[in-house]
Amino acid sequence: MHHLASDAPRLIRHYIAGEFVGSDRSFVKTSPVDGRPLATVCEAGADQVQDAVAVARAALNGPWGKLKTAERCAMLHRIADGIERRFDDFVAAEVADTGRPVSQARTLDIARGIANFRTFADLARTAHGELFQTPTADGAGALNYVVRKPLGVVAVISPWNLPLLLLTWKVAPALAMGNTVVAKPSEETPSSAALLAEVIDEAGLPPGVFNLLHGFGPDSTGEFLTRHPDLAAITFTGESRTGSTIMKAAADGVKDVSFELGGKNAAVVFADADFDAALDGVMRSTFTNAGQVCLCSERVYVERPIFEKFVAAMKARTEALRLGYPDDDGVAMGPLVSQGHRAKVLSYYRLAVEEGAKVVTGGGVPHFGDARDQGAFVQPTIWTGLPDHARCMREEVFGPVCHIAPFDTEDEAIRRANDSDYGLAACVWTTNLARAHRVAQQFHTGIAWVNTWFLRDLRSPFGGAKLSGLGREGGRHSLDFYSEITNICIKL
Ligand code: NAD
Ligand code: 6OD
Repeated sequence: MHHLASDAPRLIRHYIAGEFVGSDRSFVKTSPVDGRPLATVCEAGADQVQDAVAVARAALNGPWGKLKTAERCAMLHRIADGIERRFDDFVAAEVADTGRPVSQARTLDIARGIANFRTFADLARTAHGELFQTPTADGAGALNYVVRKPLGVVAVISPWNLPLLLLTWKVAPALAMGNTVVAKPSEETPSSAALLAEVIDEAGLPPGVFNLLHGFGPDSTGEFLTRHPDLAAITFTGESRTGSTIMKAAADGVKDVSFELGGKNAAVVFADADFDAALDGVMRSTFTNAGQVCLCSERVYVERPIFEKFVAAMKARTEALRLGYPDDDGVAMGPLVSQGHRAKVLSYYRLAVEEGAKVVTGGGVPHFGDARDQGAFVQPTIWTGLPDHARCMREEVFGPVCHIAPFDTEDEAIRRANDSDYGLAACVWTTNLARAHRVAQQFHTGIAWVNTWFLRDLRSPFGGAKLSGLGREGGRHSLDFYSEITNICIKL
């Protein structure tokens, strides 16, 4: 028996003004592993969005607004301590909602939730401002320096693929800089966010500083929230199309926006690469989280002399990936997040064949002969033979799949890697140092990795070019986005 969450469906409520509250409307969240109901989730209507924004606004002028930065940051560390204390509950919540391997939830998702709070607490506490001595005609000079103030109420809208990681990546710096927050996690993954509200409650944040609303996007909680006139900023991670819709909603009030959007990322493997390291790296960058990471490599370009060997090795490694229950020994991949997302991924599996792909491995649905057949599993898949203009080469699939193509020259590899409407991340695998710099600097992406993938330093800028996003978060970029910067000029 695989028990990772209670068998009794729970009621997941909102957190508004320091209280857990329900709604008239609700929906059922089911398990992507076997389809069983997991929880009834309340759906916030326009009136509850109104309440949450109003209390968040009022909280700016309450005790929260009077705290010193160091006191706020101590509260953020208390939130991190709270997640650590309930680590296993968070792991169970994330695993139940997503079906991902327990090992991933432990080492990536929940560990990063803690790190996000600690990192931004420390960065905000130690942040220093700019100061310029400015010459003036009378010779006395002037002093320009910068102070940061909270923006106001920040709306945080997050996706389902790395639920706690991506929610806290925005909530932590927003709170660290003294804002108040109304957050809406994805309807697919309400559970870890609900636990976060409990932890924040226990950490003693004043009521109204952090508010959590559950619900859908269009014609529901997400849209009501992003259209609210009293927000100071909207920070969003999700699909590029949704980002565009939210940007239109934000335009009327000229709200600040920060967007982390989709990707169609390339990995370029040169013949001089450490073959085994590149193979390990591309396996990880293709199949981590069943390909449901915005940074995953869906387009792999391999230099021709090693192309056949690389494809054969990827095929063997992919066929050895163990699909299964989250707590199975050695499980490498769980299901996709939902039946709806599986239908989308499978539609690309069919389209690839229509577009002329050779299916090297996978391309369908695994058969288990047990309850998992009611889940949202798909086979990990490799394609070759698609032209660069194929839709499967240009649109984000967001599943466990990559296309592998040969290339002949460095210039060709760079050109084809950059031939995308997206520009989130790219990887280059090579042992030639000069080439590593040359290629990485020419990628039209917000992030370029050399001989690695998804290696993060939370102080470094993170975000995408082109359709992949707007702005950068991470380190001082987050501190800048989540604060109103005033320049003070003093004539001496
Ligand atoms: P999504 O855009 O469907 O939903 C994201 C969130 O937005 C959810 O909470 C959803 O309810 C809400 N939403 C949807 N429509 C809305 C609307 N009209 N108004 C307000 N809110 C709305 O994305 P998803 O399917 O949850 O996530 C997968 C996508 O996210 C992929 O495209 C992936 O590449 C992208 N992503 C990007 C990054 C990054 O850092 N660049 C990180 C993770 C995921
Ligand atoms: O590591 C991060 O900070 C981050 N924002 C990762 C995004 C992953 C996308 O799925």
